[in-house]
Amino acid sequence: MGSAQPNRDGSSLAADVHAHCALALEQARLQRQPIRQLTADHPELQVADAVAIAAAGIALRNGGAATHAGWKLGLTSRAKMAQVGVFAPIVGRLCQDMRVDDHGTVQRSAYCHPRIEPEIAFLLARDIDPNAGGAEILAAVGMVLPGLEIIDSRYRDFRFTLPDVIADNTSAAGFVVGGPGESPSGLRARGLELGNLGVIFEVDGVQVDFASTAAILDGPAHALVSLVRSLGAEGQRLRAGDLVLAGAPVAAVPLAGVRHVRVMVEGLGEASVRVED
Ligand code: OOG
Ligand code: MG
Repeated sequence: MGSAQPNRDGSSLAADVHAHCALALEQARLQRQPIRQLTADHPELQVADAVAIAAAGIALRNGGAATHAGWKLGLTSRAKMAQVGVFAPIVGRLCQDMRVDDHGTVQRSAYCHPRIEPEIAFLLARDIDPNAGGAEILAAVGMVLPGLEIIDSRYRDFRFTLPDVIADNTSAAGFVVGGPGESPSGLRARGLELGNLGVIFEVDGVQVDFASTAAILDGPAHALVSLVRSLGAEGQRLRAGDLVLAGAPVAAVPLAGVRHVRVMVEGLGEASVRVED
């Protein structure tokens, strides 16, 4: 055990190996050529290595020009965990260049093998202290919004282990924020519960899945609290203006052959995109 984690932070690989892995993933993304899992070449790769590789990847992204848009949680529902065979929530970063307009168009050829999934998004009105209580954290949310996420593994066959997917920035590739949305207090005033809103996922006009937001880590608010804590453990915090995706409540759908995708969330409205080859 000790020999697999020689570094004090729990990582086992050197910084130059992290940089090399980050570059391989960035090239895979830019060339739309999925690669072998990093853990196939580095079986000793730990979650701490993966976090360092993901951070190095963001620093490299688009030649260092990527700007922060927020954070995403992944694998926060049983349906998502079962789909990819990884059974732990993960955290990734959202960049401004990943944004796709609501009612906009997604170009499938811009990705390796993209999938799409419904999301609940939080837009933060205030910075959040890593030790803030649950009520305080929810009070920092300006708006809760319906969203879609485009995920695209940079690994072959969309297959990965937990450290692989963390190193690959949790397959983050694109996000859509719809509307009109609602504030947490507005939801309460309307007698709606953030932790139990109906989510309808529609592909080419056909409802392919339905869930309650209760499927997300005991509710999206709980997911947000767990993000605040895990970022806090890494010396990071959520800030005003950050967008946060809570993680899909249902399995993702491959974009191949799809023309239109829509999510409708009870009390929040809807988000949609067209898909082109
Ligand atoms: C990992 C990303 C998971 C979610 O909402 O669960 C995710 C993947 O499925 O490739 O974004
Ligand atoms: Mg997601």
